[in-house]
Amino acid sequence: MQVVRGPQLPPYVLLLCPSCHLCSEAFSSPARVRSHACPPQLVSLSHSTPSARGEVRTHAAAASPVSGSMFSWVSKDARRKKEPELFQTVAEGLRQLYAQKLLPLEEHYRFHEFHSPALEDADFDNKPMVLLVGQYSTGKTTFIRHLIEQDFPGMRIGPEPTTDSFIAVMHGPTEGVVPGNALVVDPRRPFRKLNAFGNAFLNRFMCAQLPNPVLDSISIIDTPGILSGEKQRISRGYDFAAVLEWFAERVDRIILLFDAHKLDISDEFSEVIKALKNHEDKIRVVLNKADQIETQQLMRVYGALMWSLGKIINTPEVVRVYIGSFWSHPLLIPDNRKLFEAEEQDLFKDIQSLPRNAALRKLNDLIKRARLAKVHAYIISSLKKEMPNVFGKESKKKELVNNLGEIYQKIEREHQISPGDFPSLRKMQELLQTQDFSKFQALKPKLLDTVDDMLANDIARLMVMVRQEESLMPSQVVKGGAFDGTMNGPFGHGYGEGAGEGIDDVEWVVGKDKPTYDEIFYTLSPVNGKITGANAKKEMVKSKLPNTVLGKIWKLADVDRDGLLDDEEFALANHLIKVKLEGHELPADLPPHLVPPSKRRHE
Ligand SMILES: [Ca+2]
Repeated sequence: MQVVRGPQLPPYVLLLCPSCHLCSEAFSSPARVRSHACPPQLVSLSHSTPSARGEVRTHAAAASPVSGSMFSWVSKDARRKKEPELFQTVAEGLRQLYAQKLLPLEEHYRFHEFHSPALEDADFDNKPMVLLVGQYSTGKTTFIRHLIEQDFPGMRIGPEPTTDSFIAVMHGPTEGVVPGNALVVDPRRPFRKLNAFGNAFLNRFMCAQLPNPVLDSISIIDTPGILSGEKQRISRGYDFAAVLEWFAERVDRIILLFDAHKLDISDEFSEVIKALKNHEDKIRVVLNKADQIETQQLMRVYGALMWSLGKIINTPEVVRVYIGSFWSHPLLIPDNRKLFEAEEQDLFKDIQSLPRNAALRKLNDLIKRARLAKVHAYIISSLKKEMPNVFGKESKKKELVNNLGEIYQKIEREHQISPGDFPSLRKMQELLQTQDFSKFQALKPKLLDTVDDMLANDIARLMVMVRQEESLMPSQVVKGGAFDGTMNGPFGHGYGEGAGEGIDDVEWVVGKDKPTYDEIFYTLSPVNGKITGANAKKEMVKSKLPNTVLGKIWKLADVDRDGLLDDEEFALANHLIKVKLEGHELPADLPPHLVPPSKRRHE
């Protein structure tokens, strides 16, 4: 592929390929505009002339006009007329696709009464949401407090069961609480459809709003702590698992919290995790309070957690588990400090990625939804087909509900749908009991074709936009609170350890052990104050380090590159051997503080 230096583009220009206007493949970097081939499906989508359909076009882009005049040969309006579905943002594209292509299918087959209420504008526009789920006293609320580094209205923390509400912690100009009943009538909030869960739930739902910089880019949902036993579910007065599922469908990340100090997974918690099964890709696990137990015990708890998760989640080994103590208090047992710090940084990085990946998440969820809506349409239309016109409707309905499993299998075969795409049989049977089968609609292929077309073509185009939006977003979006906490400077990993030892000292750190190394040095027959490589090797191999490592040490220690080691260089070599033997990594280049004083440049 020929690489052509392109003109310097201003950084704000959306870098679209001037030939198909869609692919951004070759234009990801302003400095490098290359000749390339547009993917065939993109060319066929964007060029209405039949000759261009399906054909791969190669073109050099460097000569194309750029910046404001990039599309100068086609005015923006003209392009819109020709291609009415060219969206400005991914969110807008998803919203339009949903309304025009998927919603009609959902409505026709009463999808909303079975699976999930219709999506609204706020569902496409809202900030990334993180859902926290865990048993009582696993530190959910404390975790949120740790992230945003301030109390939020409505929070209650204690050793006794306290958080009994769903609290959406969101950004707002002033601090305050909005009760559930008010939240579900606010069109700007993505919670209107929670109305369906009734008053018992709405009285246990609120929004804590506050002007916190972390909440500028993400919202966090705290949930009631889960207790064991059937009793709890009844006393709640609403379907807890169903509410969690509602949230799971709309959030970007689900964090399951476990208490390392008290790992028991109640039946209800197991049920809840099972209810999240379609959203396993969003799940992350936090093994909290890990500083309260000894390392050996922690290993056992970790094993037990993975074993328990294995019984609940299909693929527990791919679920990332973060081990640590997620609050800003001193560690009870500091043995695993390094591990906890690294884990926290990883988790923060994961949360940082949410705003960047939000568009892709929404796209992904729309695909999931469309697949379910298709299967649902097949199920409902199959039931409709079996219903008699006049007599025996009730008995037939009963029979059909009982034989729903067979209907599933038939649809599976006829339409080549994987069994995993079907809604839970038991839940579907339950929901069908209350439905009037005679009002069901027969199969309408056009509705399904439209959805198929959306999945095959429109989504592919949006995907390109997703990548563009991602590339325009800074990598650290979430700011403030614990996200501004930094381990730079002396609190960075490994600072002042290993090869970094003595970094802040005026004295050469190797100097303190030099007398010991000197004693060895003078037994190695130095000539003119220097020993040969062969003699140094005899001593250095005693460390039992592999020759590749010793070779690297030799290279670092022979500072003046004369192929010999003087007493200082020999001491340095021994110091580096010690660094390596203590389990630290060797530096790629010799850091300034390790350079022997006589070889430092004084300016
Ligand atoms: Ca030397």
